[in-house]
Amino acid sequence: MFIVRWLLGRIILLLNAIFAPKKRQRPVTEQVKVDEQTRSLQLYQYAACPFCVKVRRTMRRQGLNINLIDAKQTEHQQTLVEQGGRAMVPCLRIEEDGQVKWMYESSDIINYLNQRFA
Ligand SMILES: N[C@@H](CCC(=O)N[C@@H](CS)C(=O)NCC(=O)O)C(=O)O
Repeated sequence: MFIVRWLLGRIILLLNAIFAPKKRQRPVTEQVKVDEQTRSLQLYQYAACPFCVKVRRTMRRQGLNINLIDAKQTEHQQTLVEQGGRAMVPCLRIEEDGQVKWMYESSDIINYLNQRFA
């Protein structure tokens, strides 16, 4: 079972690399502003999780440099569970006005990013 999951993961990563969406290009000054905004975001994720790949593809389409956190690492997994409430990825950590929100569900994250940065 582990081998099958591992293989599927590699296939997903390969297809994602082959069919990578075009990265959005902005004028430098505009990208600097967007980078400032995305500094308050972190994506807890697994490299080969199909739902995480979906979110990362949206990030690329929107030209968003969001910090990726490997939730397989024990310390990050612990933070995700303790503060986010669930051991599920993808999860977007959003820091706004001193408040932290943990957004689960890839489709919610994608909608949020598309609405905020489109
Ligand atoms: N409906 C969720 C599904 C996410 C999901 O199933 N993620 C898997 C990884 S691919 C997960 O975190 N499973 C729990 C675990 O591995 O501990 C979404 O669209 O984000």
